[in-house]
Amino acid sequence: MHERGASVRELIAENEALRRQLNSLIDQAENNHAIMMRHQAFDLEIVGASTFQELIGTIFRLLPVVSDLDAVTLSLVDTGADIHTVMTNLGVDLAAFPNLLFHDDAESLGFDWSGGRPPRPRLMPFDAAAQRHAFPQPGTDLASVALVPLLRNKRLIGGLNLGSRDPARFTPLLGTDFVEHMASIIAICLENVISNEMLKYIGLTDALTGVYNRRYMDRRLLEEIGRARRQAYRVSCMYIDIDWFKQVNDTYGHQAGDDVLREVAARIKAELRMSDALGRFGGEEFVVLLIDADLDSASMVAQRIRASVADRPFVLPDGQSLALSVSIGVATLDDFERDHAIEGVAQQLVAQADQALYQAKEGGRNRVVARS
Ligand code: GH3
Ligand code: MG
Ligand code: MG
Repeated sequence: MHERGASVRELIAENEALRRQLNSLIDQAENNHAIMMRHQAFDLEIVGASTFQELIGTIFRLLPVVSDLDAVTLSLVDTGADIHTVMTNLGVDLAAFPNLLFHDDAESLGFDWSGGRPPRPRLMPFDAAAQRHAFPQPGTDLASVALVPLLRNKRLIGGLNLGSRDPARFTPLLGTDFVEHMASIIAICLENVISNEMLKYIGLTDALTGVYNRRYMDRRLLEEIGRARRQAYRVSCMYIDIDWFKQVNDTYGHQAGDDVLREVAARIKAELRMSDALGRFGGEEFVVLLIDADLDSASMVAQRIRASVADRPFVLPDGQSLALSVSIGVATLDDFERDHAIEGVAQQLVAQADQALYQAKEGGRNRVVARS
């Protein structure tokens, strides 16, 4: 009798212990499920990002929350600064992403390629000096980090750097499946948006000078005229042509001619506002669209451009220097053209600037003519 009572108590105790174990497993499973759902939502969010800015913004906004991290930075391998240049030219405000780090070469990310195998994630204690490339301004007291390679087709395109104040969060003995999965999705998304933005950029710009191409300017002109009508401000147009440019090619060679074209584009751009648009219309001709500028202020800008070309000689890579000038025609959109179709108005605006340019050439070159 006594013995039976003891074994019943044992059974009850065992039962309670099992119950506690089960509850804790259920809690853990629910917790894991919640984490997985958060990460799935994160994956969906970044896969849906259609621009570089949107993707980077989403990663920095969501990843620290979703993965409970105290620091997240992203290193990009950007040889020759192509990505940096294109994003800047497309209007991405890179200063808004201090945790986006550009590296000129893949080596400076510090991954181990020994045996020719793609590198693995490195989970380890935080070391401010050794990990400066990944956390230039740690800010918080990090204790452990994961430096995860971003790979596409066995090529290192960057690194995802995760930091935690918890020293046990990332240790060399932990499994890396999870961070590798996250890095592979981020790598695909990054490669995808970067190549899309590059294609967009190539389609909009002139390969020689980096300013907009004609196709872009034609489209922009329609947009700006439409907006100027709605918001009642002036749009002016400049047609710029280099004087005696054929002689530059004939005397110094076509390569020197190309260098001069690039320098002229840079000097024009330096005189413009961010809201203005500069395009190469082919050959040695440039068109500028000035937003919210009447004929007088557009003419003043044109005079500045003319002077910036004529006042300083152009120095060729071999040290020779040459004097150059441009002629500029300026025209402004008139109020009374409101009733006409935008396409016709746009064509007319450029044609008027072109006619003014012709007069500037006739008048002796190195001058500005404004058509009112
Ligand atoms: P004007 O003062 O009347 O404008 O004289 P110009 O010699 O500048 O005029 P023209 O239009 O006759 O010559 C333009 C030259 O620009 C002809 C061509 O050799 C040159 N050119 C056009 N595209 C390029 C280019 O991409 N690179 C170089 N190097 N030259 C170009
Ligand atoms: Mg010409
Ligand atoms: Mg010319």
